[in-house]
Amino acid sequence: MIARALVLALALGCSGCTAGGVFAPTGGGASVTSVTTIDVSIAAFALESTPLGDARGFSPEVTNVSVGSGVQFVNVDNTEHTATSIPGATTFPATSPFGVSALQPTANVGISGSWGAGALQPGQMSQVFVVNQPGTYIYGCFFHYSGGMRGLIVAK
Ligand SMILES: [Cu+2]
Repeated sequence: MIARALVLALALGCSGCTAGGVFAPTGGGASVTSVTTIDVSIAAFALESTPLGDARGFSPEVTNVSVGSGVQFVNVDNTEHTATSIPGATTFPATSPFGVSALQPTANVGISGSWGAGALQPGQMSQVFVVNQPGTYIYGCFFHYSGGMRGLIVAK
């Protein structure tokens, strides 16, 4: 029955669908096949090594996803954070690359471009970002970049 509902949802595009179906981001973004959630907390997620160096504050630090799927951040901390792209970066910049525009969520949700969740309050979920091209995408937190709060999304 659940499988049948899912097939129906797929056929209809399932606008407004929640967990288990096809996800249509609010605001008219492209539908995605599935959504991977990245938890955000500088308190909970300690420094880990990644292929580009140490990073903290996101779980997972390295998120492997498929083109056509989506990524969504959820703040599970008790303080605000952002998840903001560093477009074109191939390594973690030594100092914070972010300006105050990082505090506003972007209209662009394609992960190969310039994107950001804005300032996510405790308990808040971001918009769904669409994994539109293969690649390795670097992002970080406006507030805590210098403390190592950064991560990678690897899309294939
Ligand atoms: Cu932060």
